[in-house]
Amino acid sequence: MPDIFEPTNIIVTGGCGFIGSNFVRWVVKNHPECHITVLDKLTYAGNPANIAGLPESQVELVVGDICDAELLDQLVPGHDAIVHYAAESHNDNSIADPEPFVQTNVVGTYRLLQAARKHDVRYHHISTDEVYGDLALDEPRRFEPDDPYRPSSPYSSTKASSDLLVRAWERTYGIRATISNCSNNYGPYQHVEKFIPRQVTNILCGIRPKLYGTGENVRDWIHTEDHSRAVWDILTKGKIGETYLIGANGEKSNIEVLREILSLMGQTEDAFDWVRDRPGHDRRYAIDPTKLERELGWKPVHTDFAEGLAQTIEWYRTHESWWRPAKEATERKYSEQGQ
Ligand code: NAD
Ligand code: TDX
Repeated sequence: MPDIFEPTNIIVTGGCGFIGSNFVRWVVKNHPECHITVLDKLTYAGNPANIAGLPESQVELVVGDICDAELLDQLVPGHDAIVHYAAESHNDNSIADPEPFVQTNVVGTYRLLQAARKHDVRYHHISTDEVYGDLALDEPRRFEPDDPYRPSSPYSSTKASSDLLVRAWERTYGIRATISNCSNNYGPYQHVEKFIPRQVTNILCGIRPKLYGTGENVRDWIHTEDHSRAVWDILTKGKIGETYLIGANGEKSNIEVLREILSLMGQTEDAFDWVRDRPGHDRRYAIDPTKLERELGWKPVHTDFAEGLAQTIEWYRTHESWWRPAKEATERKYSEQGQ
């Protein structure tokens, strides 16, 4: 078994976003001994409400940009780890305007790596399965950690670039870094621009759901809580310099997911619109999580997708004041793109 690292004071970048805030709440619940400094720029995707109500003695929010080297120089000393979630995360936005993706995902990661190096702190890098490109729908293979990088979109190419920076900083400068590449997350607090929240809130607003292209594209779904536990396992027990893939054997086509949403929300199975496809749309993602399971003993808990989806729908039904402010502008943007 690898040595156990026991963090007591970590920085979580992007802790006001979807997955980062779920991780913060997971750590508060499961590791009360660990203090968390959330560093978040509060872009359109960051919402302080996502971490509101957590004990002030354990969670502190610092509003700032990961590209700000001076701020990092002040903030990082005294912490024992950086868990880096902050990113521009939406593929469709990256196609419309790649600039902030290059800034935050590439330059921001570079600045954090330099800070981790200068102040000698443990660094964990959150990334995506999209760095590996896509698979054919009928290919028996799934992504494995040593697969070549073949990103397709401006978003995934900036994530791939950031992963490569981490690998180089670990090898050349000896920083204590690990990387995880996870599949598509679902659960509470996900922005209404993303597939599942968009369709659920469309139905709640009386708007027809929108399906891109043929609807055959496959995504490998994982509940965000299973992702959080995997990240903690890698941070505390992972081997320095290693890449771990996180996935929960959750492959489903988009049309299957949409039909499950329609059925759970009492709609007929054809109550949606086909819309313009995403340019360069990746066909299929699929993760082989064997390394994480074998080496660190992680296993997903949320294995019943229909149940997790029903809980997520219920969360959006009961949290309208959380998603309503972003809904109109998001739909306006999609409608201008023909989506
Ligand atoms: P999100 O868009 O919901 O949240 C991103 C957060 O980062 C926001 O709080 C935003 O304010 C913050 N941020 C953006 N730019 C910043 C900057 N320059 N400085 C400081 N903070 C900044 O994203 P998410 O879906 O929660 O994704 C989080 C991470 O997980 C990303 O690195 C993403 O690539 C990765 N990931 C996401 C998924 C998924 O399904 N959503 C899957 C695998 C990996
Ligand atoms: O309205 C829609 N209709 C539709 O058919 C939207 C918003 C999406 N889609 C399709 C496109 C994708 O095939 O649904 C699938 C999922 O789309 P997104 O939610 O945009 O996710 P994806 O592009 O797969 O990327 C997500 O998973 C990997 C996250 O946004 C990334 O941050 C993560 O790296």
